[in-house]
Amino acid sequence: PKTIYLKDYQVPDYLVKTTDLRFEIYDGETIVSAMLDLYRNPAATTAATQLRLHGADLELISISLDDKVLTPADYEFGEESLTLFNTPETFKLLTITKIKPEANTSLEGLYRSRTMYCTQCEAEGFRKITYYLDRPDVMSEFTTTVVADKKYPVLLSNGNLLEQGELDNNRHYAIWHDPFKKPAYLFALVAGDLAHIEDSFTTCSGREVALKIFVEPKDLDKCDHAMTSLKNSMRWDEEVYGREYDLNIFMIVAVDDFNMGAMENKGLNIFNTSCVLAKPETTTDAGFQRVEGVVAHEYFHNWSGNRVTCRDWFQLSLKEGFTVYRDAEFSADMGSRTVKRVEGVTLLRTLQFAEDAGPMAHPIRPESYIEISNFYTMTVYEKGAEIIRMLATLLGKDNFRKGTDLYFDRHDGQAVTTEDFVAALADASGRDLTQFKRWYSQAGTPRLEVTDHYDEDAQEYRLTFKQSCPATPECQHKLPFHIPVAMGLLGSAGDLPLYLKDAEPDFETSDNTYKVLELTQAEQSFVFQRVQEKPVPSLLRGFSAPVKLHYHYSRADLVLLMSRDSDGFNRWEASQQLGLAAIYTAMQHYQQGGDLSGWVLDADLIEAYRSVLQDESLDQAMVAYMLSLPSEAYLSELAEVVDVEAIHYSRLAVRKALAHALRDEFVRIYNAYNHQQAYRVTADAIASRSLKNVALAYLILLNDETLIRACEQQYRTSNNMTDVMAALTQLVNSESSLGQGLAENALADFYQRWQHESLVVNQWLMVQASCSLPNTLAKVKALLEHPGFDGKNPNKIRALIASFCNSNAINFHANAGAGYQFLADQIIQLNRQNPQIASRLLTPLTKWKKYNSQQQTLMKAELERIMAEPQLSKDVFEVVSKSLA
Ligand code: BAL
Ligand code: ZN
Repeated sequence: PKTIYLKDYQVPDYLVKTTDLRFEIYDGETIVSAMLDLYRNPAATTAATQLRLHGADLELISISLDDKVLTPADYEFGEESLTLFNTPETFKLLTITKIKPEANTSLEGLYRSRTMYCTQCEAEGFRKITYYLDRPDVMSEFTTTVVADKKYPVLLSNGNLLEQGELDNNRHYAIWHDPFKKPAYLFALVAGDLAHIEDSFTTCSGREVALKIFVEPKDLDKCDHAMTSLKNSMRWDEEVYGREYDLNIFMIVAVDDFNMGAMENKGLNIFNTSCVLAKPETTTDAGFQRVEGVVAHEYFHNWSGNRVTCRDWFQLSLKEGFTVYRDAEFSADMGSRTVKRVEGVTLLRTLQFAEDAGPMAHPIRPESYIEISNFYTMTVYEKGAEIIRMLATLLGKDNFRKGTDLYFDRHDGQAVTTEDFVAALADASGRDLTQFKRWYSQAGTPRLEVTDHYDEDAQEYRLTFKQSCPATPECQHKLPFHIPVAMGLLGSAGDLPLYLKDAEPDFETSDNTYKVLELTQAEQSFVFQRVQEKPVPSLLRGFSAPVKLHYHYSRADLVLLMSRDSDGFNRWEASQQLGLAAIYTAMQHYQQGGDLSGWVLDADLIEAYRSVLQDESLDQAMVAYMLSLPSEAYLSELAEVVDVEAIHYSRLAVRKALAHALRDEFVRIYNAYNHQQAYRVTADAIASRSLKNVALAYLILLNDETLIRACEQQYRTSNNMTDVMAALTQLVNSESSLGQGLAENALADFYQRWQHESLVVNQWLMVQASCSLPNTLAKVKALLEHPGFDGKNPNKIRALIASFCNSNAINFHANAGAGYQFLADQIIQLNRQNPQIASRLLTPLTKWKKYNSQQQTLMKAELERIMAEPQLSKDVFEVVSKSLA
């Protein structure tokens, strides 16, 4: 397969003024007529008189240029292309093609999901619908006619509805027109027997917008949360970014078979059911929050992505990083800012940092790719959002808003680059962002070494920062990054005032206990004056940059930060550092052959955690997060060589030690919050459930009959899925025979009760696949044959196979490579059926270099087995070949 390079970018030779599509949907096949009004691009760099259109898996029925039917001498088929010869300056091209949505298992282009037809075109799926210039810098005005049998009463496409009517043979049609020029990747079509809920939104200029959410009729009772989230998003984007919605209608359609979370097609967002449907009985709090976040994300794309789009796919983070940042800030405003930040950073530091340290590491603006679908990554999305967050921090609120206003005004209706985005911010703020742009081109997670010195006589405190960045596949030697380090200094009574030597007067912050230091050099010092006691530095407040910070905190320092820091994020971070140190002590003991049963923790550590539980000033959700130890995934990311067993058993031993020491507090908390109330999805209510369930998770480790029965009672009597799943998870993972027996009954009961709710069955699959007890692989294999599993549905594949391989290290890495073999078998099976999903499943195997030599050999052997498969998709080939390189 061919590698595509950013440096080879060329403007298109032709552009498409208007695109008129007609879809005749029949059982088994769909006929697509495409009338394109083409003209030579005045900016074209070549004088070519031929036009190369993209096309894949299409059957060409006819093709005419300005009413002249073309013959095979006039064109040539290539790999995913059709080249027309002797094309004039301007012309109309009519192609008629046949496609087979029912046979399309890749879920790109037009396909069938359960009872409906739907599309997914980003990034390069439109070429599976018709021959086209399927690249984001070709923007066209689309008119779409959908014709189908009346058994599909709902016919949708982008834009506003122009006309609909009846036809012969029980057929009908709808014509949609989208007045906004858009690239083909934002095209969408839906035909199905769908129900919908309807609402409206009045925009800031007083325009009325109809809002509709379409679902299968059985799901009509699960749309309200998405609708509320949509209206909140529309208001927020007006208030925070000055962005008003632009069509008369905004539609969301829920689809059960979907590779991604959702898709921002203009005026017609298509969603994975898992990101739109929610009701308390079937959906956990995390599920509710995900719906809110994804609805907002897709809506925000209407400006950051659709009105201003990407010139080419190397610029993907232009729209994704920015939009993730926007949705994260929205969620922070809707709930708790600190909680949202803790969740975001947790995701970044486990999954993105791991990606940045592995064979698929790439800058947020990659230089090359084989298959662009492989670059919808944690790096492009989550690290991309961190880059935008840093820009917002460096510019300050007002200048950042001026910058985004300028960006939207300057580039409305255009396909642009990340350079254009940064230029708008620089121009609006007057800041020089030249060095900052290295974040776009250099991969890897920078490391910050911080040392300090306190001069008591001079009352001066010096902080010295050294930055470095490990080599990544695209670059061995990195130049220093421009890194904002938000910070404060803590004295024994809390935050100290900051007097930075030689500093410019700081107009941005009136608070003189908080500063943003700007690192631009490999080594840099800052001196604070009038410091009356040796302070404890609170560094990287709010996680102001995506870096790995190293400073030698003592346990006493961390206890002080955990209890006194004015920055909520750093209070949590201190709790994580304490937890890490406790786990490392246990790991050392385990690795030296020691026994971890009856493991105890130092008294001062226990007291530190006890004081968190008793701290009334803390948000309960933060208490829950501060009591949750760093995950196995994070411990693995931090390790040089991952010792799977040592991590698992040491973390478990520390959790058990905490459970024993704080039993009374956990019981008090559990009882205090374990009362049946009407379910609410407010931040407070979510926080209470979260804390109660963290207490339960500790208590169940005590193997106490009364507590296990209390857990089972929670499973049986809760009125919401959050509490039901929390209890079921604890039972399934309980080491006691009582717990196991109750778990078996509960699992059977759960399936019996929820078998008709596909998304709930996914949770049932996930809880079993994630069980850390032995023999889980055998259970997962058995579940592949269960009627609740469907090997064609991405959500089911993620729930069962990906959960086992990504969230169950102790089992995935056990049994002499049986888990690796299982995963490779699944990938080989999916390679042709759904290359995108196959490729995504590969992630755990790509990390083979981080394991011991025996595991390395076994993992590598599976990668080589996949590599030897005939007809490897580009998606899988790219990830496997880069992993083996
Ligand atoms: N654009 C693909 C799905 C999303 O990021 O919104
Ligand atoms: Zn997005």
